[in-house]
Amino acid sequence: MSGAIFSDWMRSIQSRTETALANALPPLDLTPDRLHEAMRYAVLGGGKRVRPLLAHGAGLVTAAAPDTVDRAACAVELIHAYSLVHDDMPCMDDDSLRRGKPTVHVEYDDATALLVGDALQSLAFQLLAEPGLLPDAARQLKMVEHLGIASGSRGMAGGQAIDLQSVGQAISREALEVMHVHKTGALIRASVQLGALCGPTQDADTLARLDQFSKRIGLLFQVVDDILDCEADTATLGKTAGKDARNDKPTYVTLLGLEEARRFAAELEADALAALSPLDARADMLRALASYIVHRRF
Ligand code: GRG
Repeated sequence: MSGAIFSDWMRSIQSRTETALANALPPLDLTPDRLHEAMRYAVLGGGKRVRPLLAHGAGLVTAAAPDTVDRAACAVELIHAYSLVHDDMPCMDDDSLRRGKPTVHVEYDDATALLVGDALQSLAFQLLAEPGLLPDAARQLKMVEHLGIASGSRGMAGGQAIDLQSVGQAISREALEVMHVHKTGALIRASVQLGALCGPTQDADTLARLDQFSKRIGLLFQVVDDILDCEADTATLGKTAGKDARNDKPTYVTLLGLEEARRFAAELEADALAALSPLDARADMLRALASYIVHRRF
């Protein structure tokens, strides 16, 4: 498949996700209007929309209707946006910029940022719970279950707790992997699971292959994130390659070094593609997404 076909598809998914999110979020003139404005500020007009892209890519494999996948895509993106809002707060990473603009607690205030995250999380589950979203109610309920596990203490929130505990501490490669499998991997896995659940093709082998793919992609996303952060530090601050200055947090680059981290990323990409190898051309967007995740520049 040509790069142009993938780029067009990616743009079309990003665009339809923006529209779906804008429609799903409460309107600005609805009370409490300041909270609703802050929710829209947090979600709209930024981000790569990697999780919605994964949901739609998986939906292609299971022959899902794109309008249905939009719902799954919005749900995972809302959870992601909530996690960024809370992660940026002074009690967590204390960041003042996100997606090129002031973070929610800076633009509004801490209490509003807390409520924005809470409300985005609730909205995500509300979207999945709409009666009749899928013809099979049991399959629809599975989407809710997967997202609950992925975002809670057995997933993203648990990963954030492990991350906070590990700041300033020596950490093994295995422990780093456990942290990332929870913190970022679980929601990436859920993005693929939810997108796949939207379609009628539900054979066990296809679902298992998608799951294997998503687990490798989740880790790959984080390894590449660490490499990009290291390269940005080196370019802008003249830091030594292989160092990562983010809050003294352990990363794949600090643990493995830059070259080994790059080699690990290549290995994860190969594993992800191998999981999809028996699947037909309907998996091509997922294949191209793996490459996009490796070669992205931000
Ligand atoms: C606060 C419960 C709670 C969880 C926070 C996922 C997470 C846990 C925090 C995100 C912090 C962070 C910067 C993690 C590194 C990898 C990552 C998830 C980066 C941001 O995701 P992208 O690159 O962002 O998909 P965009 O802006 O493109 O959506």
